[in-house]
Amino acid sequence: MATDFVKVGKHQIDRKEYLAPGHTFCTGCGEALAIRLVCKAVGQDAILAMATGCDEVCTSPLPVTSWQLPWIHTLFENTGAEISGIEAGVKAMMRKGKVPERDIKFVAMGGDGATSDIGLQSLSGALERGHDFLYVCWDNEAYMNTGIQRSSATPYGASTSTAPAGKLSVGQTTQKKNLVEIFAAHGIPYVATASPSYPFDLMSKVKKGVDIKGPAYIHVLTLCPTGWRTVSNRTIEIGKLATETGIFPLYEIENGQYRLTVDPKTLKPVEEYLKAQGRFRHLSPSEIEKIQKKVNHDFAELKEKAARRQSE
Ligand SMILES: Cc1ncc(C[n+]2csc(CCOP(=O)(O)OP(=O)(O)O)c2C)c(N)n1
Ligand code: SF4
Repeated sequence: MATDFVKVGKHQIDRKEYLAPGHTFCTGCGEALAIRLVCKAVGQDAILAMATGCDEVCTSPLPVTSWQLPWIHTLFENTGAEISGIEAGVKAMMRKGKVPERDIKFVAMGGDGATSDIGLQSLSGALERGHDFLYVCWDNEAYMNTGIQRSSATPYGASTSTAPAGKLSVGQTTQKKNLVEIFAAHGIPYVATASPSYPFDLMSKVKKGVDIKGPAYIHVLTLCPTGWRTVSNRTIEIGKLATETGIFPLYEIENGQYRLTVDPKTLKPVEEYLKAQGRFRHLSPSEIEKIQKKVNHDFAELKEKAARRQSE
């Protein structure tokens, strides 16, 4: 068992690193930082299953690996099924005395393409069956690994290689799929959003997610300088702007109760966040206004849900 811990809130976080240096993520990649923090919070008694994507490709270029934890690469379509089988199998072996009883954390991970599109059905099934695992989605808002193609998590107005902005197009024309609400609707005990720009908030949520009995889902916004056309040394700052503008609020839903874990009293204008990114550079003032209105509406709705909790 690991012994070298640091206290984060009421949680003990491992000082050890489980993502070894030498991986091939781009400079300033938010996904790389998020993976590192998530693994520290999960700790060493864990088994990880990971879909294809930058997370997998950049950490396992054969014959080397950055993984210092038991890790398996799965297909997009079956990450939820695979972690279900691992959890059920390991627990059966413990029951039969084939392996010693211990508290192993089962964690599955994937990008937004892997989670909101290709692997949605197997993840939904695993959540519905009530397997005891944590799923973490790295949401960089496109299929980055294969060349910045739009996914159903790409936000309205973002320019991608398959939804490019131009004279006749605003870029992505659809609204971002709300995965947090979709998984909350499964009635699972814990759902949260997180961001590596708020590392202690992120690690506390991961700790909660793996400690809770039953399925948990954490949706992490991971800035991608390559696909978002941002300067690589502004990753943390732009990630913070996502929360400060209300575009990506940080909250958790524990047994159906909403709670904002970072509560900006007044929101910054969305323009501050959009203007920092090349993928939104083409947006006209009226398009920015449209996005502002939607953010105001969605944030007010979230505040209402959180207030309902306090008055109950
Ligand atoms: C079923 C299937 N479709 C497509 C691919 C090709 N592919 C490999 S990685 C990737 C992009 C993954 O995007 P995402 O899940 O958002 O993760 P990211 O790379 O952005 O972190 C795609 C489409 C594949 N491996 N399997
Ligand atoms: S393409 Fe984006 S998500 Fe992938 S490694 Fe580079 S910065 Fe990270």
